[in-house]
Amino acid sequence: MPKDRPSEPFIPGTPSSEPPPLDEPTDPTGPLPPKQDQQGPETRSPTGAETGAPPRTVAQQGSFLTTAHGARLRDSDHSLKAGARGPTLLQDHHLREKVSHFDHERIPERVVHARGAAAHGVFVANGAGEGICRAQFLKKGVETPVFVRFSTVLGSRGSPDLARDTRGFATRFYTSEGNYDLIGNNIPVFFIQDGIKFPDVVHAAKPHPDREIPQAQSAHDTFWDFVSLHTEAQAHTMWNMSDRGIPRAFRTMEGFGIHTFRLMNAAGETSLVKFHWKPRLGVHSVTWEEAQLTNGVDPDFHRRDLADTIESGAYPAWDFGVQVIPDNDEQMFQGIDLLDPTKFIPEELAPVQLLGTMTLNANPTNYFAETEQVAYNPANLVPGIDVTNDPLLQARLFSYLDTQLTRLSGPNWTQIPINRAHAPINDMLRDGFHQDAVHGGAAPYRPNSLDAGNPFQAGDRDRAFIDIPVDVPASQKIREHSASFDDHFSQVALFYRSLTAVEQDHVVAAYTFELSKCYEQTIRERQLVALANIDANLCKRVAQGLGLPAPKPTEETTHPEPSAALSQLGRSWPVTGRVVGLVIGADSSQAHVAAMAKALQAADVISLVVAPTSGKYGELTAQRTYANASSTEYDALIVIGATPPAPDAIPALDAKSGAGDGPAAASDPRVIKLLQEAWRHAKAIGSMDEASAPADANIPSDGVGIATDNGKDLAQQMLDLLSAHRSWDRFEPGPHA
Ligand code: HDE
Repeated sequence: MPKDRPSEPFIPGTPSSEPPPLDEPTDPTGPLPPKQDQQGPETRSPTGAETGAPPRTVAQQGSFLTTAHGARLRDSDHSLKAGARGPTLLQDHHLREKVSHFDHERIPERVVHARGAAAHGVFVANGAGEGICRAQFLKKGVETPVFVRFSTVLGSRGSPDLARDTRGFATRFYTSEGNYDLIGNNIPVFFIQDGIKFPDVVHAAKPHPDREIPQAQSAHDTFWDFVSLHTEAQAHTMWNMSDRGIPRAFRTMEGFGIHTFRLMNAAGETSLVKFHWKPRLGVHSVTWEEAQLTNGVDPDFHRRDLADTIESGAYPAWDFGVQVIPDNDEQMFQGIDLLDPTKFIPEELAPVQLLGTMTLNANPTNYFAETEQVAYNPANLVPGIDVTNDPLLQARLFSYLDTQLTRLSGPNWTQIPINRAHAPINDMLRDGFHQDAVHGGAAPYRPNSLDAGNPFQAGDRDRAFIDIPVDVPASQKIREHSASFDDHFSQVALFYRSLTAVEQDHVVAAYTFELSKCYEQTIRERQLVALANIDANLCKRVAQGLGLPAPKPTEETTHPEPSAALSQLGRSWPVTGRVVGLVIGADSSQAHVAAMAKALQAADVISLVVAPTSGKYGELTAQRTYANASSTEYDALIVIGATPPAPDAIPALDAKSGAGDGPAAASDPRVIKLLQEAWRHAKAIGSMDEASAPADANIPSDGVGIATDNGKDLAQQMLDLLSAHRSWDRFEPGPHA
């Protein structure tokens, strides 16, 4: 938890660096400092020089309101008029500047990955990469600033965080050799094998063009029409239908570079690699019902979690790793085509070797300046890292640079503060909209003698970027793909069979839900054929759910060994930054509540007191009320003492959502609803001081994942349950035979 925060227990979400006074302030004091969890981009010049200026110098200056040109303003609440009742004068330069600037506040959102949240951090290399890659940032002990943006793919900028979707995981390393961008996803395979299909898959997945619905989701006809016809998309679709499509948090997601990249070490030797990010907290997802509820009650759930945990000092961390494959002319590994981005390499065949750790330790100071304007580019490579001929990656090398020209209005987006490199820039690119650099010299061309030949081309010893030489076999100019890209189903079956029974149940439910949302039955039938090619039981169960016959497979699928590493379950992980609701009644023991909050905080768990109303309960402050609390906010609940109906409870209304049964109920119906949802979502539930709410909610006291204070340390029991993520054993798995 942050060191200089006195508040016990610490509750994240503070809106400002100082608490506001009740009355409107009257004394000019100058801008407040950023909140202590915030950081801006390093203050570099547009050409990468250190300025030494504190980051605050790029934010607003002075205590007085000014025009954009620095003239102090006397009044910004009234336009300049001919008399108090108008008309408004065209002469009012302040009105025109203020409104005109406002008129142009928006820029085009990203065509994909529009919805995102980001954080600053640091990557520290452990040196294990030195043998395979000459990049400086992989040398032992080197600390490199990073800026990471997580995103959904389909939704527009204001869409909810918990759509079933792929998540972007884009990392910029500000290395001493220039920016290195690793722009990956939380899923190791992609929809398409060739970048020329990207507009097709995105047009199919985006809302229908006539009504522009549905927003941020794949449960509609055009998506399933495309993926059922273009079956190379089945691999990625299966991952989306799994729990990976609805992560608990960005900090509980794996990240993957997807494509194979080529590395070169100091001796000039090359290897082929797949990049991985391994979350320290393990991979963890929400349930589908939780996702749907969350999208209503807190559409900002993921971005709030990222900001809150950083503010709390529970910094999210990932280990960075590579699967290393010896470079080979075929660019194949154990029958897997390394240039096919719809395939992954099971970790059992090539273990992930860890090269360092990334910790996200500061929130951006300004969303627009940083998170919105950051412009990643897979072509941002550093010496020692190069691309391969993966046709998807090749197209990306064009697209990202191209898209910024429109999104960020012109070619100088590399000079926006968050995009500035931390390495000297001497690029001979000149002029254009928003040119921030004041270039000197007379000769922006080479060769020249007027600028003494500057800038010079760098040689190997000057750490020049290397286009790693690779043989290109004699070939024909042709629009085709390699036959080794043809198998669209075997690895999908491998993924499905690697999941535990409960995870498979979720996949069945997800396909059934999504396809049931399609209007056209033919599309459902066509997708069932694809499922028949993947797994007969999966196909049968989804067909049953749709009320359709299960078709026969049309293709022979091979059966690779399942990979245990693909399942999310069965291990235990740190509980850092998880959230527990302490549900109390007006007469609950304050000492017990405070002691529980303290014990949880000692384990870096955030606890929120859920009380009948807002306000103080002795020394305790209620952070949530029965009326505004939603079960989706908590990883676990602990009920402390009696929680009788609060004065604002309306049992008859709450009963409609499955809560208590009338005015005589011993527990508030909203508490019952919280508990029943937590039960259904396989969350840990604790009770102490003879709390009757769990029993009132029909939750068995000896149920799986239920803890009481009967002679045992309840806090420790709860922490143990949280470390397993969820209590799935609570439920019988579906029919898997
Ligand atoms: Fe992207 N992608 N992409 N993509 N992508 C963009 O770039 C594109 C692909 C990914 O937080 C856009 O700056 C094409 C694979 C992430 O700012 C755009 C193709 C993977 C982000 C674009 C792909 C990704 C983007 C939109 C097929 C995972 C968000 C705005 C050839 C390895 C980055 C922008 C951020 C963003 C194009 C395929 C991940 C339009 C043409 C594969 C995480 O340029």
